[in-house]
Amino acid sequence: LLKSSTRMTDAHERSFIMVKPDGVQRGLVGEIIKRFEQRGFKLVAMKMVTPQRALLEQHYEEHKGKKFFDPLLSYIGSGPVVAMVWEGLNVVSVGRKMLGATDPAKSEPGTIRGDYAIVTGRNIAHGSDSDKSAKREIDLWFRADELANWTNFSSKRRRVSL
Ligand code: IDP
Repeated sequence: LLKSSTRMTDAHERSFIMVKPDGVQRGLVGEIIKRFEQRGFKLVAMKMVTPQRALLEQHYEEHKGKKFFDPLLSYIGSGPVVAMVWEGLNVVSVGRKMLGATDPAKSEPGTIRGDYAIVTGRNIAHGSDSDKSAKREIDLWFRADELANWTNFSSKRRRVSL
């Protein structure tokens, strides 16, 4: 019980968030960063990169064998993406809510996909779906020395409380 309540209030939880090539092409990088910043999350790492196929095969390994796997890898590998690590309380689940459903047609207005996307095959951004995938994805995309160690003094003043 103690352990799970500790986990529930982990202000250092991290999620891997990526603006996909369509998000970059449509000029939505700033908009997506803005939403995470204004929600109160802390940016820990960010880079623009055109991902290699080998990296994407690992990133999307759970979808290997599905019929959208190859088109998905071509789409994500088609141009630069903006890979980020965001940190904060419940950032994995809140980040998923901010993104909306995988299929933008099912995403609520007000979510990133619900505001900017129409089809699953071009859904703007990625967010880790669990703490375990977040750790795996962060390790895959970033070296340890690419993660910034910094204190947000403005958020310290309004410390997270239960
Ligand atoms: P998620 O990105 O919301 O976690 P997943 O089911 O893990 O959703 O799928 C990963 C990505 O694969 C989706 O974001 C989308 O880009 C792509 N994808 C998933 N299902 C389909 C599909 O049926 N057609 C085309 N692309 C798909």
